[in-house]
Amino acid sequence: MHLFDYTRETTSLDGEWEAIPDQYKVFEEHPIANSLALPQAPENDLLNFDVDDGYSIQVPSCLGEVMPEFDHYEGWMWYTRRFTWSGHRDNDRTFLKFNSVNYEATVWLNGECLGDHEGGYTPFVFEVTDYLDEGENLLVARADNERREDGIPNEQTDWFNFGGIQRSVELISVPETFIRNYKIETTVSNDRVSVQVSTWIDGPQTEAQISIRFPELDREIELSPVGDERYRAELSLPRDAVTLWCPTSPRLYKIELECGLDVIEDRIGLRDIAIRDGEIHLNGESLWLRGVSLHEEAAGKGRSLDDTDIDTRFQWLNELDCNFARLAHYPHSREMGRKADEEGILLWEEVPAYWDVNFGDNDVQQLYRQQLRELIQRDWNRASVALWSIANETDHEDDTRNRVLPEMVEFVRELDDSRLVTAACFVDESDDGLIIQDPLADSLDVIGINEYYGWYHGNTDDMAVFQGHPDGAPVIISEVGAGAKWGHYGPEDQRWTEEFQAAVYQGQIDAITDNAQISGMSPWILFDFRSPSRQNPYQRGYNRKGLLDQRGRKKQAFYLLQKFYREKSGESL
Ligand code: GCB
Repeated sequence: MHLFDYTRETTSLDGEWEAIPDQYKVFEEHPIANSLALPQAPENDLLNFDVDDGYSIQVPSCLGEVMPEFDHYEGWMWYTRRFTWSGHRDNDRTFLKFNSVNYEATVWLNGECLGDHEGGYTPFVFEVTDYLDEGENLLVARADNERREDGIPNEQTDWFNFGGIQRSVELISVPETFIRNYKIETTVSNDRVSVQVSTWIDGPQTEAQISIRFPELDREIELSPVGDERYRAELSLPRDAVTLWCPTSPRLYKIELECGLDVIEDRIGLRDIAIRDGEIHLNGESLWLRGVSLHEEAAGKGRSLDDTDIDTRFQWLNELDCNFARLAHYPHSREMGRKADEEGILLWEEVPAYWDVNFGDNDVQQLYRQQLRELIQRDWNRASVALWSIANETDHEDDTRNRVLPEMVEFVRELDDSRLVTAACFVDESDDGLIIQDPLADSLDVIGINEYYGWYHGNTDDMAVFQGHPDGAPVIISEVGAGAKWGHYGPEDQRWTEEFQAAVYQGQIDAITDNAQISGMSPWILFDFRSPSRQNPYQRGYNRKGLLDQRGRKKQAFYLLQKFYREKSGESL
C-alpha cells in the first residue's frame, strides 16, 4: 500500500550524493553497503573505490545529464550519502521514500539491506525506524538501469534509458498509528453528489477513531471499520452545494483526515467520469478530449523535471487550449497530477507495458500488477486522472497477451473502478474501411488507437473510413503525428519539413472531424524527445514528432492544432 506523503513531516535527502560506477559488478564482492556497516570506511588503501569520494552528483537527477561521460551508461551505479538524524520523537515511525529510481534499486541503511524495488517510475518506501541512528547515518542505493528482456518495459523502447535516482528521496515521519493512504470516489446524480471515503490505517492501535473534515463545505464525518485496516464513510451533498471539478472550473476542496495523533490534509476535486451512450461524460456532460501526448523529459535534465519545467508544460497545454494530456509511456512524477488538478487538465496515465512484454511469464505478470498498483494508489485522489492505460501497441495476434491483458483490466477495476480503463491499440485495414480487430477492445471503457496515416503508411485522410468499435465504445486517437525538424522549411510533400508535418495534422483533422465515434485525441507529441534509435540527419538522437522542439521552439503544426482546439473548445467543456 502506497504511503501518502503530502503535508507529512519530511526530511529531504536530496542534494549532494556520491556516485560510484560499477560496470563490471565487481564491487559486489566487497559490497560497498557492507563496508558502510563498519564504524569507519575500511582502512584498505587497495580498495578500488571510496564510499566518501565518488563522483559528486546532485540527487535527484538523470545520470548522463549531470555527468556527460555517463550519457549512454547502462549498469550499476552505487549512490552513497551521509546524513545526520536527530532521533525519533516519542513513538514516531520513520519511512525512507524514493520517488523513482530507474530501473532497479537495492538499498542499505547503515549496512542493513532494506530491500529492493523493480520499476523505474513509481515510488517505494522502507520503514527505517529501527535502522536509523541518532547522529550520523550512511545510506547506500545501488541503481541499475540495464535494460532487460523480462522487464517492464523490456529492452526496446522509443525513448532514452536515463539512469539514476531521478526523483526526490525523503524521510517521512508519522505517529505510531497513522493513515497510510486514503481514497476519495465521487458519484454525481441529478441532484446529489455522493462522496465515498476510504482510509487504510497502519499501526498497533487497531480500534482507531477516524474522521474526515471538509472545512469549506462545513462537513465532518466519522469513518467506520470495514476490515483489513480499512475504514469507510459516505457523504451525500446536494448538488447545488458543491462546485464540481471540471476543466473550465477546476475547483479543489481542502480535506483533513484525522486518526489519533495523525492529521493529513489534501486538496481534492469532486467529479464523476463515466461512459454514457458511447460518449465520455464528465459530471453528466459530454466531453471531447482535446489533448496531446508528452514524455517526461526536459532538455539537459532528462526526467528530473523541476517546478518551472512542469509550469512550462502546462503553459503549452493551455496555449493549445487542451483539456487533456496523455502522460506517456510510464508514470510521470506525482507533481504532474497535482498541477493537472489545479489547471483543469484531464489525464491519461499509463504503465510502461510497451511493445513486446513477456506476458506469459508469472514474474512479469506480478511486476505488471505491482507497477499498476503503485501508480494507481499514488494518484487515485487526483480529480484530473480520468484514464488508466494498461498497455501501448502490444501484439493483438498474440494469444498470451490476449489472455493476460483483460486480467490486467480487471485488476485495475478492482483497485479503482471510478475511472475509465484504456490501452493504446492498433487499427486494422479491411474492405469495409479501418476497423478495430484487437480483442482487448471489448474489455476497455475507452479504446485508444495509435495510427500514423500520412506518416508510416497510407494517406492523411484515410481516417475518414474509420469504422469505430461495433458496440459504440468511445475511441480516442492516442497517437497520430509526423516528424519535422524545427526550422526546416519546404514544400508540403517533403518529409521532415514543418510544412509536411502541418499538412498531416490538417489532413487528419479534416478526416476525423465528423466522426462521432471519436471522443478525443492526443497527437504524438508535444515536444521532441531523445531516442537512441532515431539517427537520421534530421533526428540525430531525437524523435522529431514534437509540436515543439526539445528547446521549446514551436513548429507550424502547433498553431494548426491550436486553431482546431480553439474551435472545438466552444463545443464542450
Ligand atoms: C508509436 C509509439 C511511440 C513512438 C511513436 C513513433 O506508436 O507508441 O512510443 O515514439 O510511435 O514516433 O513512432
